[in-house]
Amino acid sequence: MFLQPLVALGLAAAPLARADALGGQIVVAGDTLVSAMMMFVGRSSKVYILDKVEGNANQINGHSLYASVWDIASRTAEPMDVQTNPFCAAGMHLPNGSFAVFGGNNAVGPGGDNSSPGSNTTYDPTYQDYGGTKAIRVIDTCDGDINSNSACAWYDSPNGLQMQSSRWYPAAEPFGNGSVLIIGGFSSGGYINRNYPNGDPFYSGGGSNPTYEVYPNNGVAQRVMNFMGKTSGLNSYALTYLMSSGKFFIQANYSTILFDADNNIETNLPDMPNQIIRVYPASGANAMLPLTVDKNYQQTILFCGGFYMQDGDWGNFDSPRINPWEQRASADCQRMTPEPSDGSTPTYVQDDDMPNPRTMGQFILLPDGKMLVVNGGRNGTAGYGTHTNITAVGQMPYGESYATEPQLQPAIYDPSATAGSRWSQAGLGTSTFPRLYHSSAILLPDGSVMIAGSNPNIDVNLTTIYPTTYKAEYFYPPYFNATTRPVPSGIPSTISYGGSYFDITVPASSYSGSANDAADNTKIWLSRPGWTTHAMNMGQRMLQLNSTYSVQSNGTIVFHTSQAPPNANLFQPGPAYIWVTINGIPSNGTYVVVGNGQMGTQPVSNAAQLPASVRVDSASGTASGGSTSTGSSSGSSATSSSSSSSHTGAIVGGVVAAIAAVGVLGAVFGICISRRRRAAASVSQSSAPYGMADKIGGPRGLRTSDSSAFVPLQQHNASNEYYAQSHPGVPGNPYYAGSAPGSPMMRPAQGAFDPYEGRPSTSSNLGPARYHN
Ligand SMILES: [Cu+2]
Repeated sequence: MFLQPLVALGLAAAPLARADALGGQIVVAGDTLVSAMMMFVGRSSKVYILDKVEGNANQINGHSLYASVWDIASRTAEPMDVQTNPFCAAGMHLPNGSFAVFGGNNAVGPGGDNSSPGSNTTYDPTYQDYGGTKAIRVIDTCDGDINSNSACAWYDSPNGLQMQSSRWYPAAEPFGNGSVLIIGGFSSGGYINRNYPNGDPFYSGGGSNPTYEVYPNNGVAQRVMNFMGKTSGLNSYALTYLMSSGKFFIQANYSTILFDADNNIETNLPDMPNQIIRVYPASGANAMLPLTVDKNYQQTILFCGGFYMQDGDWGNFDSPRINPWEQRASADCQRMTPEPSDGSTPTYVQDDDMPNPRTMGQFILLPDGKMLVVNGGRNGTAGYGTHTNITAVGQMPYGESYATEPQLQPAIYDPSATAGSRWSQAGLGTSTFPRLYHSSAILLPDGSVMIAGSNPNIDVNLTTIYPTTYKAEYFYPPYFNATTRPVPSGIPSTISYGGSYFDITVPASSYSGSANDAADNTKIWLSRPGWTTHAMNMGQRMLQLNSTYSVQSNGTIVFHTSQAPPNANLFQPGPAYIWVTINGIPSNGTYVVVGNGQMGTQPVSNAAQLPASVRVDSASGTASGGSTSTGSSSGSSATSSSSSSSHTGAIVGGVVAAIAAVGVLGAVFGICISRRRRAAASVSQSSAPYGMADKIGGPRGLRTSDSSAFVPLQQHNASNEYYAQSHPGVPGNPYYAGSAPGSPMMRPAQGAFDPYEGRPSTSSNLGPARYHN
């Protein structure tokens, strides 16, 4: 336990644990009115919720409710009206902060189909819903009183804005210009989107959609994707991430590609090891790791859990050929860096197993740089039905659920920890409610996580073993044990790609202990919670903004903070939150819009160089008892024993991370730099170097960023234009924009719906009043 001698260096006594400490707890928050199959945070105070059309006893305008808006502070929901059935849609933010929702299911009535009198796929008279398979719904999110302001209503019209074809369970991911790539999906429903034997892998007799298209419609016809045929049956909600080059990393079935959407060119990457399925309905947790300065914003995708079965056992549209609930899900985790900056061949890398097997777990990127996995079950898969191929109607042991053994306790993954020690469940509570199929979770602007939904049932069922669930909970990550959290000021409302830095001021009351140490152990994060459904948070992404600091003698710390790196593919334009995280304790998130708020190529400029850091040895914080340090342990008893020492722990962690990243040599250099900086107790701006990289061989050797896990971050890492200029046209260079302007998919929208210019003229009078013609 080599931490112990360093822990002893702590300056202040360990505070007593707070009797009311929230860290790790999951508390019941309230009733969402609809079952939260889909959720996203709009601006600062609201969560927007969508459900499938079903026999919800709550009504609006004479029909069953299937949308609501949740007020985060008051923990209450209000009904909202939507016209078309968004059942298993995709969703994505837009550059101006709006959100769009793509596709869904046909109109349905009782029983989830069209068997009631007068019902058809375009309209059901009982539930009064319209078909939503091609629908595009848009909402300009609002704070304040939603229902008294028509500008805050959903745009959703059964014969209004539409995709080119029907998509149920499509994938969505933005380009760097804010347009949204929409991929695949079912054309009509079922367990998986294929027949078996699979004689028509692309179209499955009309049940699956192998094409992709772009929103807003730019006049380019949808195109067939070869990957959809190759992965037939296990490719709905394909796991899709935009890479720095402008290509999309896509994983489905057990195949993996890089996809040039402009030119419809696929580059094969290795198969998923052991053929573990991560897409729906295996539904493994997946996320892009937080993009950090010390990793030069290298993009790595993490997959955890899911389900393995023989290909034939996945069955077909009707049902699986086995009983999924009788088999364990996977605990396996794999990482992939699709575009390695060193030009090496991408490969899957075995990661630490989760503490437990989990299907339908989902990752939430927390503002301390760690990753929560929450929800799901130990056995089975997503999806539901009245039967399987080997279990008859009426014999299903868990109602209509294909999964069981809910995993009520979350787990936290630390991407910067050494292999073998990345997972922890220490100190984490349990959910009151099973969160199986059609559950959801999303990060809130106070750093807590809203958990809601679960409904593995065809229609509303409040009495079955895994019922339709309306109760939401809040999970409080371990940093909620802190008695004080940073209160930054000066965060701008918009963030550009490159350009002038800005200053964020943190008062001495925001932290305790040495100001220099607090400044050294601060990260400034830009994060996007995403749009959640089906154990995914579409669009979720987190990026560290480069920063240096000036400590003032009164303990105030001013962080000189870079804009986003000058490549919109790293963090697409749109809504996000900025967090100042000191010693692992984040501030609240401040809402910002990244980019110029417009669809189209984003303005990019060189990143301004940051001033050198200024230290003041005598300065310290005034928060009581080392309170800003308690949460850095993520509930680990090893380091929570002394809160005041956690900056030391963080330094050790940084050293460990540096060893992991660049090997012992890098760590030794890092220590040398650290000592040198500490020796220079008070560095004047004029004498300080702009970048340590110059001193140690420059970016081609050991990059500054490799040792910056605990060294004040300098602009002379790759967010400097220097790197781009010295690595022109290198796809692995995150400042290389690979998508040529003017290529087909990137053409601007042509007279189609433009969310910033107006509304479609084809909107019927069935939508909210503001869209009536
Ligand atoms: Cu679904």
